[in-house]
Amino acid sequence: MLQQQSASGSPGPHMICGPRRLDLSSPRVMGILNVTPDSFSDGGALSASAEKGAGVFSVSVDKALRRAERMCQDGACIIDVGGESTRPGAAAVTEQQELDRVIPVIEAINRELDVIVSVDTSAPAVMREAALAGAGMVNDIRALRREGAPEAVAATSMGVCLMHMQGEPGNMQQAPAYDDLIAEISAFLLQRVADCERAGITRDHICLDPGFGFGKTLAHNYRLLREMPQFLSAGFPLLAGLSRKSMIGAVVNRQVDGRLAGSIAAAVLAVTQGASIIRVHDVAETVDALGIIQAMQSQS
Ligand code: 7PJ
Repeated sequence: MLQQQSASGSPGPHMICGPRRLDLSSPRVMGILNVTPDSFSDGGALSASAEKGAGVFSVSVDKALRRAERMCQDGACIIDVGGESTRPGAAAVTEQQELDRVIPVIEAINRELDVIVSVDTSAPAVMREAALAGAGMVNDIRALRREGAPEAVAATSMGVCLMHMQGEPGNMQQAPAYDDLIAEISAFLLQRVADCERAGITRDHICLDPGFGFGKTLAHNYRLLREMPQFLSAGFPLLAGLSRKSMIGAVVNRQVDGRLAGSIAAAVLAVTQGASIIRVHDVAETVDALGIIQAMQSQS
């Protein structure tokens, strides 16, 4: 099939992620790879050994790499590597801890797999090191609000996901409140875009995310999903992260490991509502589900 060309002759919807161009003419899946101490079933060998530089460390890097490889085989186009837990009440990590956790994993994935690596961080130093290790994208839940973050990204050719969050992970769910949910989130995101452009990041490197679950009530979250098309008018690709979140759990009344069907439904809806990138834990199932949307749209 011919690649659709826009009037200017530039290629169709896409995002620049370092040396790679992420084609967004159909929805893409970003697989979540947490490298926090509590994220591996072996009870945190990664962090315990990272500080000591012990041999166990490489075992965990290998484990992370195998998980990334599986997600690629399952159809993920981006692997999102994160070393800071954003759960309310999670312990703060130092920059050094974050570097120790994510850099070896990013290097390994970049060496072994043909995929865009995203680094889930708010720390400018981690962004810079991640770029050197081969990351093509920064996924920042704080939307590059830390001092020096826009400049750190601008100094590389990495793409960036700017996400909305009201408050900080420690307090964001205490009393989320908005006068006008959509207008406030839009204004925030456009302000962040302006800051990024001032620092030298070009528009084709940016995607936006309304930040499901980040300083939002259940009603806010579902309203965001319903009104997501409004964010498209800014002209940026949209990323949505709904996988296993409490907005799913509240509806299906299940713990995290029982939220797959609800998460798939949410992913399908998000794409129907205009999202181009879906951030998920369950890559294979989500890719299958999104394939059905594609089939409906493309079969004559
Ligand atoms: C998101 C994220 C999200 C982006 C997390 C979780 C919480 N990054 N990081 N969007 N959520 N861009 O996965 O449940 O929704 S951490």
